[in-house]
Amino acid sequence: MTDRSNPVSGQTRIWRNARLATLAENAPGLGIVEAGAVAARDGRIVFAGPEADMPSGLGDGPDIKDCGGRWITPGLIDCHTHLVHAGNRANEFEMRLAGATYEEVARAGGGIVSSVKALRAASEDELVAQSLPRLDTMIAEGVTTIEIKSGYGLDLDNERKSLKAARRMGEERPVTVRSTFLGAHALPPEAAGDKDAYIQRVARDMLPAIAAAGLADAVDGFCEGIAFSPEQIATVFQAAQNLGLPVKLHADQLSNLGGAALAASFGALSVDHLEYTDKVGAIAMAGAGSVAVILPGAYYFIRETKKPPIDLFRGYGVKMAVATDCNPGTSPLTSLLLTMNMAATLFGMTVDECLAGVTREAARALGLLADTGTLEAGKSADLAIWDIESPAELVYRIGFNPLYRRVWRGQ
Ligand code: DI6
Ligand code: FE
Repeated sequence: MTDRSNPVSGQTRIWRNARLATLAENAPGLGIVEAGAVAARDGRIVFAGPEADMPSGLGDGPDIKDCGGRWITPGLIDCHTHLVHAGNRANEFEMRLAGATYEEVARAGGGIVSSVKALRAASEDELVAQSLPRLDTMIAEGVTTIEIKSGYGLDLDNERKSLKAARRMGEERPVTVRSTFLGAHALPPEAAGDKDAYIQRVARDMLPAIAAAGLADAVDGFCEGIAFSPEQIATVFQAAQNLGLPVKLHADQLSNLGGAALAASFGALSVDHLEYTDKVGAIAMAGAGSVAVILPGAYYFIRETKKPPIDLFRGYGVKMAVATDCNPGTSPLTSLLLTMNMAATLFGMTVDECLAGVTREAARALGLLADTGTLEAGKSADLAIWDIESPAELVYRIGFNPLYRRVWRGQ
């Protein structure tokens, strides 16, 4: 699906006769432009707007594609995934179908720890090989940027292996990868129940080594009864801050421990899950400008009944992104299109909120808004071209992929 024809350096590429959903921040709604065109040079957008307004002389002999009236959106961005993992947990899925809860499975030694065993047993090459088909599925739906977390290694060597595999995904495929260190995801078996000692290792040993190797763009944690307390997460975040790394947090997924407010106090790029977030958390996030990352796949898959407080986020002006949370335990989901449908159907998010959630707001949640997420001059030419009559179709269909072409950095 990726249009791999390679423009000559300096040559302008134009996609004309298109309808645009620019998602530009200062435009109303989706920033729709009828009879639009996008021009790019050297991988950056140089023009996006009405074709009639396109400046002439955008380069000698530009390479022009007629889009036949199709829609162009920004390339999709999945801002929360655990895409790099080994094996699967279909057996636990069956246990849960027989009545066990996610927490019961975790406490019985399954859950995240079973994925830790599988990841430790896999080589970096095996991890890449197992994860690429998942990435390819996402790319086939127009994804041009993806965030990938570690968190199934839980010791320095295996977290490093996982983050290297994540980086390699972006070398093997035409996609932008942001990697996130999630050492504080779960307690590894060898920690023998001592969460504080493990957190010290994460903050004092693992994180500085990962940062020194340049393997992480951000630091994440799991703040939950079955994972780590706000105090323990704060220890990790303090270390991240000292190293100049931005933070984000899995918070309020199964209970409210005050994780959203804690993350906001560290200026988190995003706070993710948020089913149990209350007004205090929403106000703190609004104040910090932290994006709420809504993950309907996990809500659906563990048959959660508490919905994230979308109205509170709207009311306090908290920006909302939507992501797959692709992971083997609670969200074995590799479709951002289906994820948007879930966010709309399960949580009542609007079409505009869903589409902004997988483009502009997802870019914001990754700290990449200056570079991608909207169709605006100066940004990376990351586009998705769709065979649809209206943008709502992208949210409405279930299990249908109308992608016509995907463009990543102008190619
Ligand atoms: N919350 C989740 O939904 C995933 N991680 C997290 O912190 C679950 C990961 C897993 O069960 O493997
Ligand atoms: Fe997650």
